[in-house]
Amino acid sequence: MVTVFVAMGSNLGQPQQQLTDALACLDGLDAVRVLKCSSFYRSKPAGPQDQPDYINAVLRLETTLAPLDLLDQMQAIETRQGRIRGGIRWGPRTLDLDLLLYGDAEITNERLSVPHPELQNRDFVLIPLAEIAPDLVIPGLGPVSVLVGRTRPSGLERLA
Ligand code: A4P
Ligand code: MG
Repeated sequence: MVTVFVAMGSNLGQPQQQLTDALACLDGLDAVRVLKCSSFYRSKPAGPQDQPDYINAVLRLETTLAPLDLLDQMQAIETRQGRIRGGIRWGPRTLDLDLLLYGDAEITNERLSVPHPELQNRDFVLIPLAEIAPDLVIPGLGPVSVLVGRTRPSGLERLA
């Protein structure tokens, strides 16, 4: 079993429901168990500004799937939830599932970069991550608490 962190984001088609459905789909996989979900957060879009605000959250899960097999499952869930690929970079989407961390692995290949390369730049990832794993140390980057202290706040709002 490997401990994995996955970021969820949505800004189209009832975003909160998208995240709730994605959590259930991941937890429904035989080789995956969701252990924790952060609060949901409303965030301003990173990238093009002419799109709706996002809802973001982070999951902690454990899995026996290899990284690329987990990515396949995540992309299948995105597709099932109406994700259309190939639009503008960082454009609006019904569901985005990003593999943030896979144990303490550092992975670079044509399909996967882990830790996720934007992780340290995004308060909508770091703050929910620190919420569910305050003592986490990120391979190559250091303690999540230190990274949170360095992020520029972008109007992130924790939902009740
Ligand atoms: N890929 C490589 N590494 C990973 C990884 N660690 N996790 C590859 C997931 N995928 C990874 O992703 C493109 C390719 O990245 C995949 O085929 C996979 O092999 P994609 O999901 O098809 O496209 P994308 O998500 O548009 O691209 P990208 O560059 O990954 O965008 P991000 O980083 O996911 O950003 N603003 C707010 N407030 N909240 C958000 O959640 N999200 C984005 C998308 C932009 N702005 C946002 C948010
Ligand atoms: Mg993505």
